[in-house]
Formats: sequence, structure tokens, C-alpha cells
Amino acid sequence: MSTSLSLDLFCKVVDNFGDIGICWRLARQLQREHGIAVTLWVDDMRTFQRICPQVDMAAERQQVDHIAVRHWTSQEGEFSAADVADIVIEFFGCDIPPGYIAAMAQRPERPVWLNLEGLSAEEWVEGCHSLPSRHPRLPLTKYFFFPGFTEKTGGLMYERGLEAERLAFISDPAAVAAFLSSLGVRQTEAAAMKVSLFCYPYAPVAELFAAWCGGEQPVTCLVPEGVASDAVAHFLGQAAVPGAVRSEGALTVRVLPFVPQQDYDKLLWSCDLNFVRGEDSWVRAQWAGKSFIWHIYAQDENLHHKKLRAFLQRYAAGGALDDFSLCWNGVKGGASAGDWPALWQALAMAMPEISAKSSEWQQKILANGDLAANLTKFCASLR
Ligand code: TRH
Repeated sequence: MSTSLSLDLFCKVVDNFGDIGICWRLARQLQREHGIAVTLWVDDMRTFQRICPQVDMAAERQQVDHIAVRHWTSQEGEFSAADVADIVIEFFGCDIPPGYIAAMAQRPERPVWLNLEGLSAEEWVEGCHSLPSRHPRLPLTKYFFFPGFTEKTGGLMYERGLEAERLAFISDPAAVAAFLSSLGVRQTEAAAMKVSLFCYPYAPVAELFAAWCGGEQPVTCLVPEGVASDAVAHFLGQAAVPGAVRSEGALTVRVLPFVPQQDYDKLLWSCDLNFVRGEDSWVRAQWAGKSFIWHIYAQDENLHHKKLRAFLQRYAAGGALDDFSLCWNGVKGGASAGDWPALWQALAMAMPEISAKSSEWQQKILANGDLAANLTKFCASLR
């Protein structure tokens, strides 16, 4: 694809970090690896700033890491055909301004228009990936682009240098120690089994903490600020602010600052087990080569249970991970349902085997190429 292409990526932040997390990652990869001039339109600068501290929350327009960032403040506004990029992506069905859509139809060479969807391991995704949808009135067609785990989907985001960067980091114990120390983690805490915790507030964190407290294995649980705050504060006996720490039995819980997105990978690489959630952290955990437990975003009518089972079936890591994951997500069942000490013991025993299989899984999901490359190829095929 030519280096002169422009791309407008529209992101509405719902109530979490994932939407901007995914769009920010994609924007940078499209710019770095494909030479595309990306403009990221984002409505919530505060959330953006949490994952990317360089962002100036007050700026209407700014340049961050070679990406033009625009604060998307309203659906109003006049746009001309010259304002429209070669490729237009709306993330997760966010409504782009009607004036912009009208301008898209005025552009002599129509832009390629994609709706980038959320990730699911379910089979129906293959049938919907790349489907066109004609605009009811204007001469425009929008295409649905689905990330996914098979060759009939758009694949997953994976930057070119990621594995080399991970290997360099984990093979340098001093770098790992310095990173953990920069987050306030003490050496004694780092010597225990290290677990990062990122989940929704309704995860059974208190039950898991109790199992860890009473277990044989020393565990250090590292929790970024704002995650499961009530359960963490309850365990700590104080507010869950960065630096807060408490040990009981075999468990130490430490609150970390919420790290910039680029450091979040390092946190995953530094730990032995990662609890992740939503979409972006879940995908990053799959590249981290460690065992992970996914907390899925809850949906009405327990639709997310189906999605969770679809993933566990594809991932095929076996009984202990499945049992733990189902219970962590409130899907009851299995002999150990609710018995957190038993669930934990089984998972801890299975972890070396689960981690050992991770590179096999990575090869499988990468066989289809990465999402940014697939997306640019798809756009080229439509131009
Ligand atoms: O924030 P999330 O719950 O986002 C979710 C999903 O995107 C989901 O699909 C969507 O429907 C829902 O929001 C509304 O979890 P996710 O996707 O893992 O995104 C978190 C981002 O935050 C990710 O880019 C990693 C980043 N992060 C940091 O940068 N620093 C941190 O300390 C932590 C814990 C996360």
C-alpha cells in the first residue's frame, strides 16, 4: 500500500479503556508499519490520557507519537470532500458525524469505509467478517471488519517487533527487576509468584484473595489503581491508592499506579499469571507467553457466557483453566464450583503446562497475519 494514504479513525470511549486502547494501538501500528497518515478522533481525552500520559487533555488538535489526535466533541460540523481521508474507520459502530458522512459521498474517489468490530471467538464471526452494507441513501458502502482467531477473520493486533522486545526484556533479569522496582514492588514481593490483576468490579476477588491467603504458595498480587477497588480496599483495610500494600498469610496485595499502555505489556511479561479483561489486555496476555485468566465484559442474557465458552474451546488448555475461568466469570458448574482453594490449587499445578503451550497457540493465531496488515490488504482490495 502506498505511503501517502490517509486514514481517519473514530473512537467513542464507552466506559472503559478498551476502546481507546485498541484504537490507539491500531493507529500507531498503521502509521509505523504501513506508513499511513492516521488521524485519531476521540471523544474522551481523560481516558485517553490514562493510557497515554503524553496526551494534552485540553488540546483540540495535537500530534502524539506521529498520530494526529483530534478531540471529537460533537456530531455537528461542516465537512468538505477534502476533509475526508482515503480510509475511514469507525470503531465498534460509533456514529461518525453526519456531516462527515455526507462529505464522504462527495469525495471524487470514495473512501474505503470500515466498521471495526469487537473480538469474539464464536464461529458466526467468520460469516460476518468483510460483509458490505450499503448506505440507505448515499452512494457509500461500509464493510464490517472483525478481528478473530481464524483465517476467515481479520486476525489480532500484533506489532512487528513485539516478540523480540518481549524476549529481550524477559532474558534480562535486571531490566525486569528495575521495571518492578519502578512500580514500587519490593524484592521480597518479586520473589513470590507474581500475579497481575485486571478485572471488572464484579469478579470474585475477595474469594480468590482468601484462597491465596490460606495457600502454601506465596503470591504477590499486583493491582493497578482503580481495578476491583472495593475488594482490594477491603483486603488492605485502606483506600486502594498506588503504593498501598498489605500481607496476610501467603498473600501480599500491592496497588500499582495505572501504567501507560506501553508499560502494561512489561507488567504482563514480568508476572507468572495475568488476570486480564475485555479485549485489548486479553489479546496482550496471549502474546505474553504466560498463563492468563480472562474476565469477559458482561452482557445481557449472559451472552458473554457463550463467548467465553467459545474461546475456551478454541484455546483448549484443559480442565483446570476452564474450571477456573468459568467460575471467575460466574458461570457455575464442575465439581470445584465455588471452591476457590481447590480451583486455585488445580490452576497453579497446570500453569507450567499452560504457559509451555502458549507459543503453539501464538503460531496458530498468527498464521493468518496480523490485524493491521490484514486491514490494509483488505482496504487495498477495495480501492
Ligand atoms: O477497559 P476494558 O474493560 O475495555 C473493554 C473492552 O474493550 C470491551 O471489548 C468493550 O466492550 C468494553 O471495554 C466497553 O479492557 P481492555 O479491552 O483490556 O482495555 C484496557 C486497556 O487499558 C488496554 O489497552 C490496556 C490498558 N491498560 C493500561 O494501559 N494500563 C494499565 O495499568 C491497565 C490495567 C490497562
